[in-house]
Amino acid sequence: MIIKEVSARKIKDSRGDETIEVSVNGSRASSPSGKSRGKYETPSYRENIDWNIAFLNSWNEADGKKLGEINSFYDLEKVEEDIKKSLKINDVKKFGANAIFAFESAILKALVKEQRKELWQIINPKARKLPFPAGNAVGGGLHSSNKGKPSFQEFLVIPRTASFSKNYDIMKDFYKKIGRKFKSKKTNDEGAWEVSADEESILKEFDSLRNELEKKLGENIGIGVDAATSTFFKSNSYYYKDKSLDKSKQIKFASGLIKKYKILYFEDPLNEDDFTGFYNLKKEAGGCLIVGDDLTATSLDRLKRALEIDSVNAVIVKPNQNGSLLEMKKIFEFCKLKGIKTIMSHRSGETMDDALADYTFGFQADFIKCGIAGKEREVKLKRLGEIEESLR
Ligand code: 2PG
Ligand code: MG
Repeated sequence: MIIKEVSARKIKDSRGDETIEVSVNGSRASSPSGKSRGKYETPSYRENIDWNIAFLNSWNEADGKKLGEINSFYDLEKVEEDIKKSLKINDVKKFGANAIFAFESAILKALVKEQRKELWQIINPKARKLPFPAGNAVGGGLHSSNKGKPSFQEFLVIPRTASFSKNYDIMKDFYKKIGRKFKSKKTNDEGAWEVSADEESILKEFDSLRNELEKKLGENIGIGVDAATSTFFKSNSYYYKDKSLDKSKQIKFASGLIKKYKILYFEDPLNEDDFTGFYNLKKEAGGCLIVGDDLTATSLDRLKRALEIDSVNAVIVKPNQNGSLLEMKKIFEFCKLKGIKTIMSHRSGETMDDALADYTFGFQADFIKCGIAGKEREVKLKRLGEIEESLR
């Protein structure tokens, strides 16, 4: 395939903020955008969104011919080299993560059309294992706006039956029931229920609903949290509504919750600079997944640093936190080699693009975190259901 036509424009994400959409030979892809952004994330754009749009719109057929044929995933290397050369940069991420991700994703979608394949097949035609969905049912932190909200950002339900579609159904059922328990009428920017309750009372309800459903269904259902602690960490303390905790008390608080409520998954329990805090908690946390998000920021270098001192046993991968699909592939391979679980993740500001589902499956991520409710989340979950169906 020769890249003949490239165009880029601004679209609105689910929060109404601007993000980038790129089309390549008529196939479109877009990037989401985050709110609880880690300080180590790759910047979204080179100077600003307009700069990247102007750059991509100046691409012409001659540029495409100069690149030559793009026939496989690995040919993205040609595109990255070309961008680096034309901007005189040593790392393609300096182009901006949102811009490079949408561009690469649109190239792969154009290839899918030409080769009459599925997007995931371009990444890995041998993929077979569906991820477990980790769905945000109750929200707090930066994503919620109500007064009595918890400081933790997400309370997750993680059904673990052998079928993705069944897991999705359980997740929806759990979501409906937990909303009723809290008599919540309002959802936040990720479609999670807004509640006025603290961390412990929410986890108590999650634990009891999980036990009830596990008994009824005879299936295993995990619960998890994304504490997103960097958003409430200031001058060496974690500030909750009713208390402030120093580092060692925060570790004690988190490990106490893990034990008491049998938590399977704990994301960003310490702030984004605290590699040793993660390590200390992980030692006390039994088999719980201690997940890096803002800590690792979808950067291979930061992930390697985390593993040098055994800080995490699971890691979030957000395509637009890095941008380069080639580096993302390396992250997945590295994690597999080291026995680290991977969670492909949406952003709080999402678009209707469902490619995240194909990347999750193609890279064989262990989990996908992309919400439960709201059309931008549902398209991705439904797409994974379709992929599962197509394998039967
Ligand atoms: C997170 C994400 C997605 P945001 O912290 O895991 O839920 O939030 O996209 O706002 O960074
Ligand atoms: Mg997070």
